[in-house]
Amino acid sequence: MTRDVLTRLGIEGLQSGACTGSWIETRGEPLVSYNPTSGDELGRVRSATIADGEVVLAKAKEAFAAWRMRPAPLRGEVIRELGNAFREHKEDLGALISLEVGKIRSEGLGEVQEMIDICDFAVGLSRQLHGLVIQSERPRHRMFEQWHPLGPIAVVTAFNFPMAVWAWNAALGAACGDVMLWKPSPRTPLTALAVQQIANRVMRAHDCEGVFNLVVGDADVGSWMSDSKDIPLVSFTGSTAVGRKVAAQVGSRLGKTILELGGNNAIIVLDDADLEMAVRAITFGAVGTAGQRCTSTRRIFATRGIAAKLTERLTRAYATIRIGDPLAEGTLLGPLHTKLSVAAYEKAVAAAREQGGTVLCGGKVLERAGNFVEPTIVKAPPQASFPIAWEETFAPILYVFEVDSLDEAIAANNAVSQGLSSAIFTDGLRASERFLSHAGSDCGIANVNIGTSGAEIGGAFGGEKDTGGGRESGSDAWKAYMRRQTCTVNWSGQAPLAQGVKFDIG
Ligand code: UN1
Repeated sequence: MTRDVLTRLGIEGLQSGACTGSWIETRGEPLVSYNPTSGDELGRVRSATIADGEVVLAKAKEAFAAWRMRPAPLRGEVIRELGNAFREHKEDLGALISLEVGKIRSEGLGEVQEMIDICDFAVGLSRQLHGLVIQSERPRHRMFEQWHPLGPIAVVTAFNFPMAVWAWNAALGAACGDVMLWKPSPRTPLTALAVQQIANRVMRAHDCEGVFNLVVGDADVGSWMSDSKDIPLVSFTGSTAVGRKVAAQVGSRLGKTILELGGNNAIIVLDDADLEMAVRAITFGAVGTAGQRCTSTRRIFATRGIAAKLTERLTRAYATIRIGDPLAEGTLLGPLHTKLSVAAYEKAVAAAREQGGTVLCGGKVLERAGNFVEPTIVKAPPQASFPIAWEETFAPILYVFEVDSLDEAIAANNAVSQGLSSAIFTDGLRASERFLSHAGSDCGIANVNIGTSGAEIGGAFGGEKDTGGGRESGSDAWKAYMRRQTCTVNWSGQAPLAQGVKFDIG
């Protein structure tokens, strides 16, 4: 099955890791991709060196000169075909995500759907890159703003959304007239190769090679991108620690960044919450993708009237979760991505115990091939004395805190350094509005009676504080992929100055 999926997606043998539409002979180290379910090797990719990256960038610059002048709705046509090609290959692409990342089938397919959705969004956007018309204070003057493409942009993605996050950036970037240099996680090169093969066919059919480019490489390649003056925007998804370095490097040359960094997302559950809805949302948020989304639910703040019922119901729900092969029918929890993730899980569970937490269920690594762990619920002491909950551990560990009030819950939600996603479960209008107010959640995403993960593409996606402040995907996130130009046209035959300034020359 695995071979068939790879073959149908055009992945065989030792692959090159750099492409501009045509594959480049790369000279870096070979990277091995492993299936986290079995530990078996899935494939090998020869990574790109910085010199290989330079070759790709030169081609991207050349492509940009033509692409930016193609009318945006015609760029949209190319994106429409890209989305259609993803539709055609949805099953295989989804299966490859399951094989390389370990997501369950439905979530693998969901990620491909997210790519398709953002392509559809970008097609519409290609006719809506609107600027404002502004009233001039001078007679017979017209003032307006317009948006121009930036150039080659770097899209650095993480292992956990190896296709969708690229698509958020690439579909929007392409609609905006930019060209992309994609550096995927070196741990998920095959998913990137499969997407690139599809993009290659679409680019060839539309004579626009060099718009979607791939550079599989290590941190040195990422650092080269951050330093390169020819790359006006670096869109980076990954850890807060690396994000800080990217921000400093790109900032020192006054380049632009979009940063999607760590999250540490909480759900507040009030006494009047619909318990069954809360349990479903919390379980999906904490266990879905094996707790490896940046939007995964990690903390629960439950008020005293519901906390015991909630933990009891959650523990029962956890007992029904089938762990195993992500492609098997009925599996809800696949493997963690690497052995390092398993070690981080063990460390966090041990720390939780040491710091006064009680493990209500789970807490163990499974003794079998692959990187499997049990979904874990920890009853936690107050957050202030429980430092492990302030960190993002990419694993299915949920900390449940009891609180006295909504105010205490909001303060605890906001106390951590990350600020990506948050949610409240309540049937009370005042409580939900308080949570959504200026004095409420400080996160980029705030939901009512919906969990923290699984956002739709139509909204802007991203978060505050240590999450980096970037926004991707829907709403007006496209503006980050363009430069704004304010224009004033004088058709008066006079030369008046603004602010009434006189400057008459003889
Ligand atoms: C991520 O984990 O980096 O909202 C992205 C979600 C997905 C995207 C997650 N749509 O959970």
